Amino acid sequence: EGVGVQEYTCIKLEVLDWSDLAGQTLAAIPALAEKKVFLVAATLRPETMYAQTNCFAGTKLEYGLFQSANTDEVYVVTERAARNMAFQSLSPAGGQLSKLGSISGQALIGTKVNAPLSCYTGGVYVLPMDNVLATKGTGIVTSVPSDSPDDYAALRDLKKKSDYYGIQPEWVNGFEPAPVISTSTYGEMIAPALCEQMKIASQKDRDQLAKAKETAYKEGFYNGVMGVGDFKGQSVQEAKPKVRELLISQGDAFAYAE
Ligand code: A2H
Repeated sequence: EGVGVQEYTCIKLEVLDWSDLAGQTLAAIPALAEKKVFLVAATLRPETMYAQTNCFAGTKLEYGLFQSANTDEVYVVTERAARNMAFQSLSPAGGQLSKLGSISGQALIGTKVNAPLSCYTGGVYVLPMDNVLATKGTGIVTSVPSDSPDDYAALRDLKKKSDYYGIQPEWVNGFEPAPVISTSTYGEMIAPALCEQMKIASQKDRDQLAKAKETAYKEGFYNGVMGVGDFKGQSVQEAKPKVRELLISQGDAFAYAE
């Protein structure tokens, strides 16, 4: 952990269809029925949201359903994140929040959510990832396999071994990495290119993935150009704050720091 503050963008992924298990768990909370519920993912790369293919939760993590103080919306995040949000006036949960219930990460798997700006406009699925930390962000990670080596490696594992991971093939089939940013060295699929070049076999290859993540992040930030979306043709450095503002102004995101 560094001493600096990370300025995240929290992306609001509206629940379209609960998984069977989540549906059963949440039937006991009648207050949820009329409310919009969002899985909230913390990202440092808002400019990549055009290429979201899925969302990740940690199967061993516990999540709370928190009613926002300032809106009628409900957010699914870890207890720790909810507490942090309550201290941040910019967050919709700022000031106070009430906990309506809780749900395990395992139960969230297979839930269909809307990913704002994503080219997959019909919704994307919540999938398991080994390496979701309880101590960072909201415990929900939105997945951009074109630009994040961690996301690419995890999604590829799920596609190869859907039985082993207990997921249905239709939750991953057809959700391919989509181009969003290009760099002169790595083209428009930097994460798959690095995973190939560095012979990263799976999401368990932690050391190599850490190196790939560092390279992808720097390359994208300093040399990346937007290939799609509202700021197509602009550099990533230029577009990053603009996409963030766009998402926030549309009500699809909010600022969060920790
Ligand atoms: B990033 P930092 Cl395209 N556990 O978003 C594990 N990883 C988490 C997490 C958690 N609890 N919460 C957030 N993250 C991920 C996009 C992205 C991200 C791209 C490329 C790189 C990248 C799409 N996933 O992160 O330790 C989130 O994934 C690499 C730095 O605070 C978040 O941004 O620096 C990033 O890690 C925050 O990591």
